Amino acid sequence: MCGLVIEHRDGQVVSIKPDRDDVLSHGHICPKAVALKDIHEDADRLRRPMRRTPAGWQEISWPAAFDEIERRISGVRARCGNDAVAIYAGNPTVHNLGAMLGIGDFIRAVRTRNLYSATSVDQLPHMVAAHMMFGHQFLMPVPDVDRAQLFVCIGGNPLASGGSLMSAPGFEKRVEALKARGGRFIVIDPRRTESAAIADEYLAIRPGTDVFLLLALLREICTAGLVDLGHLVDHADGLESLRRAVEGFDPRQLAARTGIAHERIVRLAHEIAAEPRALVYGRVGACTQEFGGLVLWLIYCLNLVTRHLDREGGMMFPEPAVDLTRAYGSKGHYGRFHSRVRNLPEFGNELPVATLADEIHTPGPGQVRALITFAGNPVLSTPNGRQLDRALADLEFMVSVDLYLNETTRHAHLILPPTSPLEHGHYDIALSGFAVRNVAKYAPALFEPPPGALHDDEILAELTLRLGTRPGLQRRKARARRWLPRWLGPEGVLDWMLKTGAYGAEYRGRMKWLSALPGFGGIRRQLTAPDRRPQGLSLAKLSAAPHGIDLGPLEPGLPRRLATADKRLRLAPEAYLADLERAANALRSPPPELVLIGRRHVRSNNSWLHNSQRLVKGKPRCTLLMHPEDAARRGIADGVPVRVRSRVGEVDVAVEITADMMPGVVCLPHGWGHDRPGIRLSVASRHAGVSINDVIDDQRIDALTGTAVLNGTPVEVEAVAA
Ligand SMILES: Nc1nc2c(c(=O)[nH]1)N[C@H]1C(S)=C(S)[C@@H](COP(=O)(O)OP(=O)(O)OC[C@H]3O[C@@H](n4cnc5c(=O)[nH]c(N)nc54)[C@H](O)[C@@H]3O)O[C@H]1N2
Ligand SMILES: Nc1nc2c(c(=O)[nH]1)N[C@H]1C(S)=C(S)[C@@H](COP(=O)(O)OP(=O)(O)OC[C@H]3O[C@@H](n4cnc5c(=O)[nH]c(N)nc54)[C@H](O)[C@@H]3O)O[C@H]1N2
Ligand SMILES: [Mo]
Repeated sequence: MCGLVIEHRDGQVVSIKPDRDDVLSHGHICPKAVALKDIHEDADRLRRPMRRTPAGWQEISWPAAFDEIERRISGVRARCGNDAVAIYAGNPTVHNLGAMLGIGDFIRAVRTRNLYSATSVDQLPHMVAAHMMFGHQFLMPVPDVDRAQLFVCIGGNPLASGGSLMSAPGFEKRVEALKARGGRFIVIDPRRTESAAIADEYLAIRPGTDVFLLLALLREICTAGLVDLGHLVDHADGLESLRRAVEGFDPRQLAARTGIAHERIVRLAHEIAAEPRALVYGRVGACTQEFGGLVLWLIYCLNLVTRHLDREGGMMFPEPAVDLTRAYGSKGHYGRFHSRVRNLPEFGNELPVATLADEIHTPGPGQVRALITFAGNPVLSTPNGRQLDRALADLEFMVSVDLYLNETTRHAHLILPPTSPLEHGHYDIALSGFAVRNVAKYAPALFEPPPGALHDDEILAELTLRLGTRPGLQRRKARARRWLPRWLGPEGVLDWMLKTGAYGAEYRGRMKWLSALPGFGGIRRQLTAPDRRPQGLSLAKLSAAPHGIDLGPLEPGLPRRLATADKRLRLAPEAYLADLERAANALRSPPPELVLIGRRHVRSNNSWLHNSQRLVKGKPRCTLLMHPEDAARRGIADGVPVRVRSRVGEVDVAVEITADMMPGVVCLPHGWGHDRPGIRLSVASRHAGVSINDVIDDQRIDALTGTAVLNGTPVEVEAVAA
């Protein structure tokens, strides 16, 4: 989302610098952007399809690769059925224009119940709450940071991450501006993070206890008579149920569990209620915990009952040029079917990735025998990665669409590499929809791809065609949907979406006839949405504005934007009320003595940027952070190797003693562990580190949403001989 100025000569990148005139990032970039040069030039990056043979990896032609995939997948389906073929789609899928536009048809064509993605190790609780409360899985509010006077950040570290479900490049400057206008920034986290360091106040919270903090805050707001729904008062249902549910808890017992003083929680409730421009934001640390589902629901409720939802300076709904809540598929659904082995609920047709290994290694009808991974590295990024690592080795057939031969793709029989990020155009459909200002920008491909190379969308289109299973009419519809994008390309589809979106008014009238055609549901929804601010937006117009087009500040949009059938907002969906019982039970059981949480670093991105020298240089970052008291009690000195052990595994890693950690909590980054044989990541292998997910327990999931519990894992730590 940051604007870049890339200088290049003769097909080579000379420099990558921030674009001062970018409408959103205003001259900010993070180190990941500079690393684009390294990815583009990386000799380890795959450029031709690869086939694994007993004699090692061999290059293979694209037609031969697709033929083999079609033959092997058909074989598995013929013997074991469609559900024996699983899909895992990783995080970069949503940040790649072609992949984003092509993945849906591919998934529909493969038609399997075994669909997995990074969603269930990330933002699933946000999506479930958005679906249940506002009626659409993508209708999620984001902080109006530039106008807020009180920003409460729970389980996010935007200074390292750049902000998440809050595209806010240069977050630090935005916080400085907030403070300069007399506002306050409060961080609630078990670690005094980079974001906590610039906060007005830091509150240390015991991992996994945010649900109790939020219940205590809501309880105080209810009992002190501070409830105010503002302009949504006549549009929300369930306030009384919510009130009854939170009033049943004992506030002192709740507070005691969090590690935050009862008096401080009470005061915070009053501060939030009293400030007209306040917001409470929760992110990945709030999601990937035992009660992640409840936490995100309660965060949205807290904003709503203090009239901070859909209001200037609060949590607001962006209105992007390409609107995920209109242009894309389903509004979401929950629990329509359950996973075979562990009976976990689907959400939006996806199953929790924490159970992928179970589905591979548990025999019986419906057992997964083949896997297609797309832009994902689940061996390093999902819980009990070692177990998945072993399971992947047992598959009959596996294909990966990926830039690298890494910890996951080494198990593939075929790897299909797409073009580099500088060889295709960019428009971040997903993250534009979560930006703190309505903006649109497009960057065309910088370089011609090498002859014969395929883009992600071309690979997906070919796989969709080869693996499609739909009969008759379904097939014809699928084919129309498939050929149109193929003919238009991602840029052509984007152009349509812009022209038919909220800012493409000029075109809308003329194109309305299209909405009558079958298979154009997304376009139909865009066209029938009310015109907002006519701008005549198109790809041509965007291309002529390389710094992006500013579409204005976020604006209140409820109840108009609500996607529930009755246009009402639901404060107390039954599923959440029922899950509170689980939280009440947890309140009665004793907390573990030592628990593990994760962390991100500004010079890293999940598991896949460690092959860039400029990002891994300096002192090793894959260390276990531990509080001095915890270290002293175990006789552990700074810098020594320690063993971290959990129910599922152990890793050996150097310890870094720091008072930034809360006592009783240790911390490891994720995405490391590049010491496995058979990978082709020469730089990363020299900075291997260990994978936190080798000790994270796949059996610990948020039972409500199926989100993996990546934070708060009970562990033991002891010194080991060097
Ligand atoms: N313990 C712990 N685990 C975590 C997290 C945590 O906080 N703690 N965070 C979780 C989160 S939020 C996420 S999103 C997941 C990420 O989980 P994943 O998406 O599974 O993992 P990534 O490391 O992002 O791997 C991305 C893969 O895509 C490839 N790739 C990159 N760009 C492209 C492209 O344009 N096209 C194609 N075809 N491939 C590409 C890379 O080479 C890499 O193999 O990890 C999760 N795992
Ligand atoms: N540089 C960099 N940027 C990234 C990424 C990256 O890997 N590196 N990943 C990208 C992706 S895919 C995502 S999803 C976003 C994530 O963006 P953020 O959500 O900002 O990610 P984190 O830095 O992991 O912040 C999570 C915070 O939650 C805290 N935490 C852990 N457990 C708990 C708990 O129980 N309660 C509370 N209150 N806090 C807890 C952690 O200490 C940590 O500070 O970042 C994106 N940006
Ligand atoms: Mo993520």
